[in-house]
Amino acid sequence: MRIDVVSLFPDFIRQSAAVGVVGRAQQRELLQVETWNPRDFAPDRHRTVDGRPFGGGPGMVMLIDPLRAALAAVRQAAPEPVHVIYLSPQGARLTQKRTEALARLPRIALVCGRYEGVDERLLEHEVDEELSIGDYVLSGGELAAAVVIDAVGRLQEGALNDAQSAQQDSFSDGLLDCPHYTRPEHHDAWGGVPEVLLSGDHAAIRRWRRKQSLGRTWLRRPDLLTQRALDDESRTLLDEFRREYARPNGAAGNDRRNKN
Ligand code: 9WO
Repeated sequence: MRIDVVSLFPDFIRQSAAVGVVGRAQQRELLQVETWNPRDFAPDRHRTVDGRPFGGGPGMVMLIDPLRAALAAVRQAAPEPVHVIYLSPQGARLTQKRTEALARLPRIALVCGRYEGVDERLLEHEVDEELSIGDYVLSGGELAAAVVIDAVGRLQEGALNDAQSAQQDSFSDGLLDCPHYTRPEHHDAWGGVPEVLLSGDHAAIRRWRRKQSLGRTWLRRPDLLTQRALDDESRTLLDEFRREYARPNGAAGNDRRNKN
């Protein structure tokens, strides 16, 4: 997959996509990230990319033509059609489901606004989709673009190692992750880890993790549970979790109660 990013801060985009799983995906040529600076497409001596807003008011708005020329170069740079995305708080919320669909496209382009945003006519004529990563205002679209690149890049076939891919399965069914523990088995200040994880009973461990995932989702993000039907095993496990949560007793169910 190829991702082209139009941004006044191309170094930030390149550096954020150079690390970790996504950096490795680029090295393995599973993902190609290219940047385009609208300033390089400004025709004037001062390389102007912004103008004062019609109607007055504070701040500046990104000019149509440098962005339009940058997007023309993006479209010409490879033969596949490009799905063009503008990152802004006015967009539809990015979800894992949307991320999975984007990850299947051969090409996307991410347009990063600065200042007060871009001329609306650019959005009407060049942008296919407006996406938000959450209900807060940033100082530009670059951090949001980095989020999209990370979320989409790690889904490219071969980007994750086996452990990460297996983990992905239990994640992409719409539940929150279960708690994780590592050594020491008994911490001097904070005590031990749930007994079942030391039992070697893999079926019991799998059930415990699934139950924790369901329970935490019920406690912290009940909206995620009402969106999906649970199978028989899941409903049983969640019922168990609820009972133990309502009447905590001993080691079962109430460990780490304040955190869960
Ligand atoms: C500023 C602003 C102030 C008050 C009420 C609403 C507002 N919206 C904006 C705004 O969109 N500012 C911009 C800064 C213009 C375009 C790029 N910027 C941006 C993108 N800020 N935050 C994002 C963003 C993108 C994706 N997901 C979350 C936030």
